[in-house]
Amino acid sequence: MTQPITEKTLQKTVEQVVWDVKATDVHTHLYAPIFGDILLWGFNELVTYHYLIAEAMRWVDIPYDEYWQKTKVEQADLIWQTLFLENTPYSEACRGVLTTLDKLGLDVASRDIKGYREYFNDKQLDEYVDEVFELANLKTVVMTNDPFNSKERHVWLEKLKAGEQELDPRFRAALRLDMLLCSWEKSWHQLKEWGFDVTPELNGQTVGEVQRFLREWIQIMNPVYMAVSLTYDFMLPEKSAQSELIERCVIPVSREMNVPFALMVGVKRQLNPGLKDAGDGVGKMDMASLDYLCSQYPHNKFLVTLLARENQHELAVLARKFRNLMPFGCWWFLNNPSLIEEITSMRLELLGNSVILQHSDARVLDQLIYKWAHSRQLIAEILVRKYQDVMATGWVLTEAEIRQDVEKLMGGNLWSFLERKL
Ligand code: RAT
Ligand code: ZN
Repeated sequence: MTQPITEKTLQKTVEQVVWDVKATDVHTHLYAPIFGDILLWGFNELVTYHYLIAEAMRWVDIPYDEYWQKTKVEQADLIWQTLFLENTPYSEACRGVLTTLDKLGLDVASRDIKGYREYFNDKQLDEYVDEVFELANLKTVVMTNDPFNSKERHVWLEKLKAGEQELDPRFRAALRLDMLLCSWEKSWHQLKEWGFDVTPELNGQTVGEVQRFLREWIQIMNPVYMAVSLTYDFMLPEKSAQSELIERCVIPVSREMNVPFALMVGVKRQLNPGLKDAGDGVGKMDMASLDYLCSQYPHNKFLVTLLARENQHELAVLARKFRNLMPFGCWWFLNNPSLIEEITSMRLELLGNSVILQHSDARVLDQLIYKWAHSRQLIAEILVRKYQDVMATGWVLTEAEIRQDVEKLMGGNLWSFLERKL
């Protein structure tokens, strides 16, 4: 039995545990080194993150195309000049670059962009991956894997499936289904080319073939879950290829193979196409679709993150009703301190420990360092307040109990969710 926590030791203990527990990052856009140059890393990638492009473009007066025609180094120079030198870089995405450089041991005060670049030039990727995992204190990172992406496909089929090489076990796959579910008018052609006997109409034969496609890729990738990002106006059930593909193909295979279905809902796609990846917006969704999924398919597992702040309370309430629903993370435009604070506190109050508090959404390897540092700082602060509240009643806590909570909240709940029998 460890020592009971006192008012005096609480803060230090919680901070220690939160920084000490190795997290599972349930959603990123990172890749294991075997995937080659689609794994982004280094100074220029950090500074040209699409979150920063959106911020910089508010200041610069050049046409968007002119920005895209610049080299990566020129783009990074422009963003650095605009957001870090002509303004104080306190937006969350800017601050993230500084936290990353600082934690890597670089002198942020020097503003020595040449030196930062040189520092990354000297890195060996394999060793650097170890260093980043160490600094971010991560156990596992879940990637986003698109079977329709030819670069990725090649690695899955020619290197991994063929058994030529193995996947670094710290990286796990997520079978991303955006192309299949959101662009059926194109994806069915592609399936046909790959030898699946499909037609644009979702008849019995085609449904069976799409299921076969999913099963095959589940075999190849061994994904933790299947996932899709859906627009704010997503409706289910409805008469659309997307809705039918979800209900007739994804849901049955997800149940049969115990691979949860992750829904990320709330994007307003390409509100400003000139900004490319930075051009998506946010909209409120109608929660009736999620009510329907959770109640209609009680033996299916759903991981859900929503983009609109306005949907967060309903999501937490829905999770109280349905144990087949696991909310995760503060996604994209919500991954800012003020909103993480609000959403995380509300989730702990409504759901206790039965939620996955954060994911990074990192697109650049190095971002793991800041995203997890910033999240841990907030999670520790929020938990201290929650523990203070229970301790005020006379309840006695131990460090082991705090650790048990934090393990679950920082991704442990993903693994136990997979094991549950519903
Ligand atoms: O957060 C992001 O970087 C977005 O551009 C999206 O990638 C989003 O997270 C997604 O997974 O669709
Ligand atoms: Zn993402």
